[in-house]
Amino acid sequence: MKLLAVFLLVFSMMALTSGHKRIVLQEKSFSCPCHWSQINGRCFIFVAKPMTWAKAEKNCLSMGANLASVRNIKEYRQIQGLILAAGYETRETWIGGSDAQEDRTWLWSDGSALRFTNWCPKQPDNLTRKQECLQMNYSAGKCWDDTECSAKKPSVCVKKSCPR
Ligand SMILES: *[C@@H]1O[C@H](CO)[C@@H](O)[C@H](O)[C@H]1NC(C)=O
Ligand SMILES: *[C@@H]1O[C@H](CO)[C@@H](O)[C@H](O)[C@H]1NC(C)=O
Ligand SMILES: [Ca+2]
Ligand SMILES: [Ca+2]
Repeated sequence: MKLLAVFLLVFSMMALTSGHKRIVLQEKSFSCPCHWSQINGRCFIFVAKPMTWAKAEKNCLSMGANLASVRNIKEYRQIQGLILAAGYETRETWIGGSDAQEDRTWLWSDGSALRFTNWCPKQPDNLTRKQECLQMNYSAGKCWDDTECSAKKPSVCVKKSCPR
């Protein structure tokens, strides 16, 4: 009986130790640079300085990143939360979508497929006949709109998190 108790104790300690190791490994396996926030395994940063869409993308590129792509509504809410945390007033902000390459074919600048969308009602509308870039947080719905790429707006960049 005593032996069994000792055995059980050792066994559960082993289980605890290996369980603990797994958790630590998971926590440590990916990381983002300072000032970048990890969301869903990728790193995001809000850039407050207003720039054209192309200048904003170039700025992201200079940090080894692209303008942000968005994979689902949960991720979109987290990206909005990121901006709120940065303490800025509600403003329209560039993310990485554009149909400049081919009309009505929306692409993310990071090369990922644009599957999830969150267009505002009646958008994209190409209103001024040259709306080819995607802004988030548009209108009361804080949804997506196509607008002129030459407009200057804050932006969100994304890059892969790196294994430590
Ligand atoms: C975007 O909208 C959300 C929700 O209202 C808000 O929390 C966030 O601060 C906004 N970000 C910008 C840049 O406007
Ligand atoms: C936007 O308007 C321009 C100018 O009329 C046109 O060439 C282009 O095809 C339109 N794009 C879309 C997506 O409708
Ligand atoms: Ca176009
Ligand atoms: Ca529009």
